[in-house]
Amino acid sequence: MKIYNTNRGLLVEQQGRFHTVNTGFDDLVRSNDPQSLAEESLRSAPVVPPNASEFLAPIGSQEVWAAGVTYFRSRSARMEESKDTGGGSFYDRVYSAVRPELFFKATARRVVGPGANVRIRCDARWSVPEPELTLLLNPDGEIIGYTIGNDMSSRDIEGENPLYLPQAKVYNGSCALGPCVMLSDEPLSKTTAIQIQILRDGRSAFDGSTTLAELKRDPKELASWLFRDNSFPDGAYLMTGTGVVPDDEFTLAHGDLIRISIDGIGTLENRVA
Ligand code: DO4
Ligand code: MG
Repeated sequence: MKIYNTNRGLLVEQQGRFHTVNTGFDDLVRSNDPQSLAEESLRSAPVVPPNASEFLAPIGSQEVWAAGVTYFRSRSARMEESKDTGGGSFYDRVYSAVRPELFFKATARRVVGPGANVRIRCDARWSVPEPELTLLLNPDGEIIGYTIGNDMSSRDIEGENPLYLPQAKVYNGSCALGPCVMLSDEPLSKTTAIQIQILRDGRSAFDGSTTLAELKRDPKELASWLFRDNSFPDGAYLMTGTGVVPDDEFTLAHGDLIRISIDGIGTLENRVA
């Protein structure tokens, strides 16, 4: 079951029909049984399907956190970008360490939804999108759904010094989420594909894909690390890391269109402002 946040409130979609969910996003996340809550809404008459301009990011008061270096590709790309500044071994070590890398990514205010613009930092020269399966966690740290996330990153800033990570990762328009939350407490299949396409002037500038088989860490385990001695009364989002990093010659440009698709969830599309 898919939940969309729109300027008409929450809508649940089933078989192409949309129904109003009579609760706010925070209440849904805090609910003991979000799936039953959404299912009840299916009993009401369908409403006019939302048009593209009505969709909002599926977020209320949740903080967005992110896991890093959870795919071999991310480890290698980051070791390369920081090799001249001595940061490389950090990435190698965290890839195989018991404790994962977790970092704060965004407040709701910095998150954009489907169709809205993501941003490149004004002082960055080398920027990429990071297509990531993103977990929606309830206040007990349990996975209640999945969405698509784009962890926009300034590679030159992070590469200069790993201590610059918060600046490389957290800025206005640095995170996109959507288009919906697929409510489910079941693990996703390892064959689930994550695909990204970047279009520049209508032509492909980069295409890449991975699957959850390449994700080194178990999503439930990542969630349990996030909730270790840390409470989230409104739940939280946790991005699970990128398995796709373009070659080093590639940097995003203003006007690029970023399309990220994950099997079973949909496609998140954002233009670079
Ligand atoms: O280690 C820095 C960030 C890693 C990250 O964002 C990722 O692997 O997706
Ligand atoms: Mg990332």
